[in-house]
Amino acid sequence: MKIAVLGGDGFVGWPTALHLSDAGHDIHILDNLSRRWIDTELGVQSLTPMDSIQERTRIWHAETGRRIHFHLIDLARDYELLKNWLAENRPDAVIHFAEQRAAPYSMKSDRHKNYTVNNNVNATHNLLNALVEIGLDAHLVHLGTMGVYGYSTVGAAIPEGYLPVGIEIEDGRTVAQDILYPANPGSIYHMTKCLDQLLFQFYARNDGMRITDLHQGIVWGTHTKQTRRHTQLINRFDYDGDYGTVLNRFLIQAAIGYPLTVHGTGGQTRAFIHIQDSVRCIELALMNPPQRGARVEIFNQMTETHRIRDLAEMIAGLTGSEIAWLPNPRKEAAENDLVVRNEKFHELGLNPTRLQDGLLAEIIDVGRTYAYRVDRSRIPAVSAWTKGIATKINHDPEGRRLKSVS
Ligand code: USQ
Repeated sequence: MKIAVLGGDGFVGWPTALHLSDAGHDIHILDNLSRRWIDTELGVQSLTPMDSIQERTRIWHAETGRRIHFHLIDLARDYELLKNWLAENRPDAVIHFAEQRAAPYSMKSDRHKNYTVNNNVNATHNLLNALVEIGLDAHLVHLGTMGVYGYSTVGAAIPEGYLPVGIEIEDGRTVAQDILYPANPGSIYHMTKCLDQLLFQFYARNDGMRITDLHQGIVWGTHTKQTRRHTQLINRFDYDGDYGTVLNRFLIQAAIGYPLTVHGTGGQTRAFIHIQDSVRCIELALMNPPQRGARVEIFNQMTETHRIRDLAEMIAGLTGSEIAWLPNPRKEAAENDLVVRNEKFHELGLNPTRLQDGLLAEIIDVGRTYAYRVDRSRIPAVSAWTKGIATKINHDPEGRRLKSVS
């Protein structure tokens, strides 16, 4: 298949491009390199030394004889360029990762909120609009988030996208209907993914587009089979307070002797998936497109759930690290349960990578190898959800006062 990977220079995009190239597909990365610009803006860099996208693709070709093509295109701003590229190249499938993906970055300031909304919503809409305009029936696979469902404890499992409801009508009968699970975003970033969902519903119904939306949990890990092939194929790894995600952050903190930064009581339960499973799920979704005219296909792309303080305690147990119970900069439930349906990927053959000592130790090793690249001052999460004040949790689960670390 000819596949366009939009945002193929990013944390999940790059290993996906390699995985699909390895599987024999013709891969074209479209990217505006915004993630690299944001590193410059924030004054941080990937823990792992990352080459330019051109150099990465050159090494891939030297290693495998396979070409990955790169095109510098900004989906959100260069509509005509995007449309012309799609019209000329007519890919069989398009994978859309090209969005600003960090919740804390999206909450930094009014400017960052505007940037995230303008970038993400325009990118998605420009893509849908262009595909319809040029009459291209490509399967669109979008990387969404588990965060569209929100994290309040409901007491029932979260279905894969659609909730069956019964609507009582006037004559007393009940009409059954599947509705999108009520959106409950916890950040501006997550809100843009909820807006994406509505765009997909419209374009699938109005234009018969074939769309798959992947509601992904928090990705952990860094290497995949293909990124391991050469040091210059290495994936990016974020550890800073804006882009670093919780489990990868804890592992790096453990590697460099920094107290594990638990927000609040750590009672937040979240869904997780290893990067190797993430690329495999994307491949499975690609191979199983919905029919033209069918509703948007939605998968919950996660393999297990964990409570943040359990993860911290597990890593502290493995490494002897200290845990710092910090005031939570986010506005989120201090404690929540989370049960998620994810049978669809299992039925398609996913064999999940579980959180296990071996893989955790591998990431700690990556942290130790590149510890010299860590700027400790960039570890604290400083983007606050409410102006000025963090949520008022000031004690750990045992009642000890919270502290700050530096
Ligand atoms: N947290 C800590 N300590 C830290 C960092 C985070 O306790 O040092 C807590 C947060 O307060 C939150 C939880 O860990 O309760 C998860 O935070 P996160 O930064 O790992 O994940 P999140 O902001 O939700 O976003 C990440 C990705 C995003 C993806 C999402 C999937 O950046 O692109 O969509 O995970 S999900 O969380 O399932 O919505």
